[in-house]
Amino acid sequence: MTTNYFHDPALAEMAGRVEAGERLSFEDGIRLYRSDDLHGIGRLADIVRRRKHDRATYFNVNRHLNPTNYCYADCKFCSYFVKHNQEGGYTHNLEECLKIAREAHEQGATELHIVGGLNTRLPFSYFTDMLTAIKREFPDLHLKAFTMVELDFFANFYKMSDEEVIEKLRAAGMDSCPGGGAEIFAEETREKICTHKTDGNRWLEMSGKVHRAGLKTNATMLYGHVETIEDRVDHLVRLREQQDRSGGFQCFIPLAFYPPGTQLSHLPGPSGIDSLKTMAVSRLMLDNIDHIKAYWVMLGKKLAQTALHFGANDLDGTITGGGELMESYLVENRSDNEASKEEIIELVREAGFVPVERDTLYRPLHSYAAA
Ligand code: V47
Repeated sequence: MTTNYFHDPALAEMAGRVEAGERLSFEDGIRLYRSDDLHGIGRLADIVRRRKHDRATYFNVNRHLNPTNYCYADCKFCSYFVKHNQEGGYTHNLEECLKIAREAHEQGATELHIVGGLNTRLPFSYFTDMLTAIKREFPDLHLKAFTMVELDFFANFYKMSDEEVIEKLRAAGMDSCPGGGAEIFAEETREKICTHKTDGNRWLEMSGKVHRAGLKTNATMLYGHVETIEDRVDHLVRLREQQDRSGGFQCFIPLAFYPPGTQLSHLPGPSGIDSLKTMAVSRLMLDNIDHIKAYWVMLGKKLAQTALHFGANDLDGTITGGGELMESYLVENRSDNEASKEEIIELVREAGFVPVERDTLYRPLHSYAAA
């Protein structure tokens, strides 16, 4: 490739290594972030994106189920949780959970994404009964359920080994796990935003155990709050190392911090440029995670569409009536709050890519023609 594409000589130097498929270092990640050559960064990420997926862009049809918003963790970035002595708390009973699953099924969803608060007033059987009942009625609905933080909480609170927790949930119907709760691994920063939460090493350890049990998981990074660029690149390197060890991450999702209603509401959140850079740096650093998701719910549709040119190859799902957790961080522009399948297909086509409807495990279900 001609180096003339790059204004920044650091990127021109990196281009050869990216084309040769060489692994980038921590310092490379910092250099990418510090560069103001946005086109150059995007171009590098696009080389890798096209090598892995060509023009395919994935989405699925899914629905969220957030069983309870009671949570003791008190994370500063979260506007969803309430404590047991506060108003506004809820816990869905089994019938309500089944109703949401039924609606999802009727709307053509192939996946139910289940996450909730760390509720100290529920028995473990609440969760296994919920999974069992949903699976009994909808055996084909993929249950992407519980973050590593929830699994860690279950093991501690119900006094079981990690393996026992994973096995019991799997037997009840858990098919894979979502990527939440990773936030930012760097210890000092994590301490500032989520003191009471599972620490980064434990999050990674639990992922390894789920992978070894044969289940896939996703991974996330919450950015745009009080973290540094070094914290972000450290997060990506630690995920890459865990993937080398256990290999079960199928998708990475950078989550743009949305401040309203949180204890960090005085912060501005990340800019659009920062989000595009983060997408590209994630694609370039995570050479062993196949899929990078531009989560349109948090980025907004327009930025998510642009992110497809910055390394992303997945837009997540259509949201047909969101769960309560997701609604707490939906971007302000209300027209961005829903997307039909047709709209997602059009967003992908307009950006110059080929829409592919997938299941949770990235098996193609239906491919649509390019524009
Ligand atoms: O862990 C919480 C984040 C995560 C805010 O695996 C916030 O496919 C921004 O992990 N602003 C949960 N982010 C959501 C999540 C997820 C979403 C979509 C797909 C998948 C997947 C996973 O949301 C939390 C936290 O990092 N979060 N509050 C906020 N105010």
